[in-house]
Amino acid sequence: VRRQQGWVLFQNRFYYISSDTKSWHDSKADCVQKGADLVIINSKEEQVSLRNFLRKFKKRVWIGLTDKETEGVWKWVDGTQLSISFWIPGEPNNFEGKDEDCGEIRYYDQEDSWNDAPCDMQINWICEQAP
Ligand code: 2F8
Ligand code: CA
Repeated sequence: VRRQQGWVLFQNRFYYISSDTKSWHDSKADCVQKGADLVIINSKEEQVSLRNFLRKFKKRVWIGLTDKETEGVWKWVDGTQLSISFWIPGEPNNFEGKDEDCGEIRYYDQEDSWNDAPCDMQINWICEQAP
């Protein structure tokens, strides 16, 4: 179990926010290597905590969300479908058919802050470790 530098505690769960940038798949691999996975957001409280943090961090971050299996069917990295969602209005839009199959949080002021983006985009990421 990792409780070392770089992990922060929100509501009983440990999160790791990267300081460098990677594609979605490399980000996921980094989390798995750390004994965790990309973050799964399944409550409003969790979304609010993460978004409040990211407002200061001001970086785009990958979350554990993808529709790579079936276009338009969004799933978390544990294979579950969304129980609650926080898409930016107008998203997900698979922008200009650019194969936007991976989910990120953008740091806009609104609570709804998820966007679908191309998986090879290099941004920061957040891992989550179950308690
Ligand atoms: O306007 C929303 C739109 O903004 C960008 O495209 C111009 C995003 N793409 C990247 O950041 C690569 C889209 O995902 C987003 O929908
Ligand atoms: Ca998009």
